[in-house]
Amino acid sequence: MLTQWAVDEAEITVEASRQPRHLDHGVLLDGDVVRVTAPAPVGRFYRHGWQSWSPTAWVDPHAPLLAIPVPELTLLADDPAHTATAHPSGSAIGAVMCGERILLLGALDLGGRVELRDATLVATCEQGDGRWFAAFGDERDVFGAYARALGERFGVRGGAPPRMWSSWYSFYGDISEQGLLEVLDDIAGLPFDTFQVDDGWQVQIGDWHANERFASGMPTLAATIRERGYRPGLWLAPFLVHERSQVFREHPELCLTDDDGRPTLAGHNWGGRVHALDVTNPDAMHLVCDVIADAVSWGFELLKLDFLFAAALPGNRHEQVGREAAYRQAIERIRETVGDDVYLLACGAPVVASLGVFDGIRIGPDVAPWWELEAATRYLHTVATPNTRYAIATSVHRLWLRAVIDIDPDVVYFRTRYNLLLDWQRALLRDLAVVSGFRATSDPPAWLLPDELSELEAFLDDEPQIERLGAYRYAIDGRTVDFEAIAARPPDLYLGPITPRH
Ligand code: 9PG
Repeated sequence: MLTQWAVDEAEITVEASRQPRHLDHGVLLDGDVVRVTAPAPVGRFYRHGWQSWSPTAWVDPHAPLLAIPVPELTLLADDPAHTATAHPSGSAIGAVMCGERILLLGALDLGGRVELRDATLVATCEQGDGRWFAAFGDERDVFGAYARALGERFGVRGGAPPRMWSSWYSFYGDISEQGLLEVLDDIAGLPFDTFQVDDGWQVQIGDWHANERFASGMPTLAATIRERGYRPGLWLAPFLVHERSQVFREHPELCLTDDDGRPTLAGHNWGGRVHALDVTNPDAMHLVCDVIADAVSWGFELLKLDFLFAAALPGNRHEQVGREAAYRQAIERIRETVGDDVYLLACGAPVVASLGVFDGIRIGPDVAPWWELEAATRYLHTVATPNTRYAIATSVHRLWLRAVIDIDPDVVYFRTRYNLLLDWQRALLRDLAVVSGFRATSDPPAWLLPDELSELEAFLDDEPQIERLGAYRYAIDGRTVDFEAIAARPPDLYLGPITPRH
């Protein structure tokens, strides 16, 4: 049915299956297709990426759309089911600028997609009817109202973001218990609350046991971290299996499959192909829960669960449920397994489907000790390749999620050693972390100059006053920080081969 919805003097046309239900700052809409039409010509489109690493920005809706030609790269960048769309579109949320105001349409169900056609936002759900929230007004008000609606629908968690040392952005996969013990010695006295062991401790992706570099075993390492006064944290990619893992070699039938019955490709990483467990298969989910229960029994109290999008990839499933519904069931089981006190940090995760279950979520791609790799973006279309510019640009557009979950913009670099980032680039990253409230680094103190160490200490200690001055502007203890120059030039999504428009 078609209705008019008046906000102040503006008339918004709404098409939904039922009469809109009015809330304080918006309307609830239902239908398998919901349309809202802006009252005046529209400007930029808020394009929301599917998972943590997916580009999210205000984009020019008239710019040609990029098709990402290499499936392995698509997999890390965004929802592979929607790479070549005829109109600008995003996952779960879409918004358009309309003069000074913003029209937002956001999903309150799983599997939502919002597309822009002329001045109309068109929402569809992967599975049948969906519930939607629409709002029109000031940018801060509409995103704030949507966040509240999401919180009511999916639940709110977070509120105690960690101050974390993580092993990834210094040692990468090359970690050992000896090396981590040295870092533990060196960070003594620094006000971290969590010490997180990232990728590199396991035998193989899928075989989640300590490898030979962790000969004393994971319980011993967790106990040492705890004795030093930190919460032990551990990285896992619970839904992935490497082609060379024992679990995959023995149980390939636990994976999502393509129409030829072959295990679906979930990426190329760790020197080979990786596949996704079909979490709707009870045997696969049993394995996942065992791995998670093991990590908790070893003494880890923060789990960084990564590459989570794998559970929601397109493919044939044991149970006929939507992709995000499958993902949601799986993470709910994980939450039941760990209980309420373990901090669950999502990474590479479908964003809306993670709310209410995870305490924190990565909201952008990986940072790197360099600013950007323009050649990789232009010629390889690796829009989720680690680089600090994209990490900042995407994270800045997801700060509004802080009302419902802790938001992780990734680590801050203080070091100048092994680092191509300029001072202002490191400073911007640090300011973003301060605004996000999630404070992490991978810098080993042994790599820091005395001034850099003091800066890290101040970063962890300070509780500055933060005031929001605008969409991209904040005051941190009275000092103005402006992310606009970075955020306004979104990842160059639109430079590649042009997808024909239909
Ligand atoms: C561990 C890392 C860190 C990091 C995560 C995730 O192949 N890739 O393009 C690719 C993208 C992201 C990525 C790794 C590989 O990073 O975000 O913090 O935990 O995994 O492997």
